Amino acid sequence: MEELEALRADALAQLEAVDGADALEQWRIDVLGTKGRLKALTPGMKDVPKEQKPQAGKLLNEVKSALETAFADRSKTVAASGGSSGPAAGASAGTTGPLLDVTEPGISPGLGGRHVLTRTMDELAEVFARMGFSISQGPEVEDEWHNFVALNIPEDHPARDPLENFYIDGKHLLRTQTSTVQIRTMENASPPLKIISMGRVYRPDEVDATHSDMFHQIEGLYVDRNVSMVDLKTTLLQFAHAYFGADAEVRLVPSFFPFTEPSAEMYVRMHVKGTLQWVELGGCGMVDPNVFEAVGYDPEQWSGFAFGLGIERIAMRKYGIPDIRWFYENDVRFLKHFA
Ligand code: FA5
Repeated sequence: MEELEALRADALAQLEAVDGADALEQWRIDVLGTKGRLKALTPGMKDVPKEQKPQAGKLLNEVKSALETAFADRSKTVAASGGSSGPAAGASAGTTGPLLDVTEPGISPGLGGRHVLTRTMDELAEVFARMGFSISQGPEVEDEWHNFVALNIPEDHPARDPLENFYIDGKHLLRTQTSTVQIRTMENASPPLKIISMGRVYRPDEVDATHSDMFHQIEGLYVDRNVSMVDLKTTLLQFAHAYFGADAEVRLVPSFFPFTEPSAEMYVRMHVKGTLQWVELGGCGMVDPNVFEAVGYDPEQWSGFAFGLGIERIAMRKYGIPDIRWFYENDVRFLKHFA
């Protein structure tokens, strides 16, 4: 019985000093294991005088249970402090179970989202698809024919000044407008046709809150017999209603573009920061007969309208984005807000 008491005191003191899961496991083997110190005292029970046996048996059980409880408690504190060799060490410590709880919710992998410009383009494609427009595409590096000549922009026009464009060589430049796709589409297809085209355009404009030197446009082109300004305004009105809401209004203000006649600027009246405002979104007009001739369409037979709108400007209005530069900075807070 004295030996049992000595084992209890000694083992508990050692347990207190145990450092880490490996040492704890070693303590368990030494003290409670099948060849451990407690087990080693059991054979001695048969030498205990008969009258003391019940007392000795009771003490043996008491010491065993005290050591097991102390071990379980110590395991919890070792687990909480991380142990020394990770979950496996805790798992082998026995009574406390594994440190890795597989039923805990995991860390979900971060999912990407569409950029707000991509989302806007998807929305625009859907609105115009419902009106019967299909999608056409063209290259960002263009020749002078598609960016200027076929669009009725003559050699001496200020828009062709090298300072107004990103020329790559004497004959090629980054396109300044998606109107180039009007030409490419008409060169490759016979009328009637009804297309939109969206993509990047480049201009050496000074960058500020509403201007960028790279931005996106959406181009629309409808060619058929007897197309009129009424078709143009109706289409733009339907777009404005579908995209900005049923109370949006459209106003066409006379303007000039070499490739349309007559030409207009498109304004939409919509809610901006709680007040109704007229907002300019882009240009439009009836396709100039010279453009039809450049692509081999007979202007006596065919007529059409075209429009070109700034996609950033549309998205800024739709989502209340005050600065165009935010689209390109890839600030995670901005990206997450719209994801
Ligand atoms: C044009 O680019 C014509 N191609 C539009 C057109 C197409 C007219 C078909 C007639 C028929 P403009 O240069 O105005 O037009 O540009 C159209 C729109 O692009 C502008 O209203 C504006 O919304 C956007 N935009 C123009 N410059 C910038 C810029 N630096 N940064 C951001 N958006 C711009």
